[in-house]
Amino acid sequence: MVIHPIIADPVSEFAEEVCNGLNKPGQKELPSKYLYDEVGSRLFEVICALPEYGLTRADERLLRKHAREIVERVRGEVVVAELGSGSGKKTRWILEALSRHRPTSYYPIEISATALAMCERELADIDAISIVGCEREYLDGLLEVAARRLRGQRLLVLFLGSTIGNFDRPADISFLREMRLILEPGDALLLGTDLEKPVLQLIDAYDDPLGVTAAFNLNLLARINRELDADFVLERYAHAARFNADTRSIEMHISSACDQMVTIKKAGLSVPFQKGETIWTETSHKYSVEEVADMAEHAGFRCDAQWIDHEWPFAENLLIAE
Ligand code: AVI
Repeated sequence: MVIHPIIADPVSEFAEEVCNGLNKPGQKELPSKYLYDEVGSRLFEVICALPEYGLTRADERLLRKHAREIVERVRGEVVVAELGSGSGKKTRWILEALSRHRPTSYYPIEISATALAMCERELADIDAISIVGCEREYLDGLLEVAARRLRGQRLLVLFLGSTIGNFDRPADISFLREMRLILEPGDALLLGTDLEKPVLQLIDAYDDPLGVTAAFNLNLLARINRELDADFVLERYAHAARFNADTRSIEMHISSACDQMVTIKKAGLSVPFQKGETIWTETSHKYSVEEVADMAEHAGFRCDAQWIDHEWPFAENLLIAE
């Protein structure tokens, strides 16, 4: 019988996942969610402003341009839930368009209390919107919002910024399916997806000349040093961004510059690294427009409309639960 320990605190959960990832036979891995501690979240905000990384600006352009049309497609009284609201900046366009016609409740769902507070401050001036922050994991938070809605209210879920692309394939479809199970027919999901583009453009976006993405990636090792009492010497590692043509994804790796040994005290672990060996830290899938519609259908949604940015290929997809 396999006995799984009950994980009581976030440090031991982090230690356990680091231990599993670095002990993996073959390719070493670390979960990308750990890139976002306070330093990582701030670095990510800077990435979003880099000229080479057009994703966030494309997402925002589409929402600014089409917010009205998007909300008009979702009829009746609407409750908005956003998975991973971040600062809430992009959401403003949708909430302003909605609040022109009807009072609306907005539930940002975030595991970071700091991000929730930022988002509440950013959007507090929009009249006719009541904001209730929900400090939970995505699906737990969504379950809670769904349970609170009143009869006849529709849910509009926002999952922006192509965060869906950071799930492994086919975990993205499973996630959409789980989300669909929480929703009722007629509820809507606005899903942002980054689209395929030339490989060199992608490499520049994920390995920018200023080195912000490199710092974002290497901060994961620094975080392990800080929180798990490890002795990674950061100068002996390098950031690498690779395009995987089979999966049509950009992968971020951390590559070891020499043969070396690392000790992570709070994980009770010593790990050898060979020169050139990498830790895989993130996948960012690039979709085709048809693929998104297909994926939606497999998860129990109908693709109602898609808006595409041609400056930086990106799609906003309005999916309706069937
Ligand atoms: C959050 N996510 C959609 C970003 C992406 O593009 O996959 C994370 C990121 N990683 C490096 N740069 C940006």
